Amino acid sequence: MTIITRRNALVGGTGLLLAGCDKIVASPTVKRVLTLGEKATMSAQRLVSNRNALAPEFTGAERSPVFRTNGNTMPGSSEYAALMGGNFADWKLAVDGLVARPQSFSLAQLKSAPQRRQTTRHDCVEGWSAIGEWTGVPLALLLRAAGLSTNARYVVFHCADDFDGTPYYESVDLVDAFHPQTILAHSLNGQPLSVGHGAPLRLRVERQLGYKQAKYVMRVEAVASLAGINGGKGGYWEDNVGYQWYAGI
Ligand SMILES: Nc1nc2c(c(=O)[nH]1)N[C@H]1C(S)=C(S)[C@@H](COP(=O)(O)O)O[C@H]1N2
Ligand SMILES: [Mo]
Repeated sequence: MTIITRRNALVGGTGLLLAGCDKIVASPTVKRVLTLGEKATMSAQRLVSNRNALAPEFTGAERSPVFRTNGNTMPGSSEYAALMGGNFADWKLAVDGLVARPQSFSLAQLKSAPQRRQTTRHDCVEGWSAIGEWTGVPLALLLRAAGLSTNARYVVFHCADDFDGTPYYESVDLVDAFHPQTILAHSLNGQPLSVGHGAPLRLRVERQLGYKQAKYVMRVEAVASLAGINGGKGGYWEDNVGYQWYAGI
C-alpha cells in the first residue's frame, strides 16, 4: 500500500524542478535529510524488498587518491567535440519518451537544481574499485519534472560515445530510477567531471556495477519496454558481451 502511494506521488509532478522547492540535500555531510513520511515509506519498502536499501557511503578521507578511468574516455563524434570546445555551454540533456512534458536542461539548470552529494565505491567487473565523491541531481527530480507516464517501466540513458559505431547506452528500472542515490552527476571530488570520467554528465546508480554508470549522458528516455532499444537487452555490454542487465552489488 505504501509503495503504491509513494510511486504515485512521484509520477506526474508539477515540473517545478528548478524552483528549488524539493530540498533533497543541502548538508555537506553524506547523510540525506529524510522527512518522517519518507522514513516510514522507506522502512515499509525494505520489508518488501531490499532494492531500496542504500549503498554504503564513505567519508572524504576514504576517497581514493586516484580514480582511474575505464571504457571510452573521449567520445569520437564531431558534435561532442564542438560541445566540449564550448565548455559544454551549449550542451543540453533531453528527458523524453513516455513523459507528459519532454524537457531539455542546460548544465547550469542542472547545477542550480537541488543537489545530492555522495561518497561511494565504484566496482568495475574488470576487478578494480575506487571511492569518489559525486555531486549531481537526483534522477527522480528530472522524471518528476517531465511527468513520467504510468506505462513507463524503464529509463534509458543514451550516451554521446560508441564502440566502433555501436552507441553506448544503459537502462534501469523504476526502482533504481527513483532510488535516492541515483543521480546524474556533474562533479567528482568537487571538480566538474573530466572528459575521461564522462563530462559533462554521467549516471551514478550506486547499487550496481561500474558498467551501469553511463558516462556522457545526452538523453534520458522513459520507455515501456527495452525490446526496441538498440540490441534490446538494455545496455551496450548486455547487448554485445552478455553482461547481466541487473548488475546488483
Ligand atoms: N558512455 C560510457 N559509459 C561508461 C563506459 C563507457 O565506455 N562509455 N564504461 C563503463 C565502465 S565498464 C566503467 S567501469 C565506468 C568507468 O567510469 P570511469 O571512467 O569514470 O572510471 O564507466 C562505465 N560507463
Ligand atoms: Mo567497468
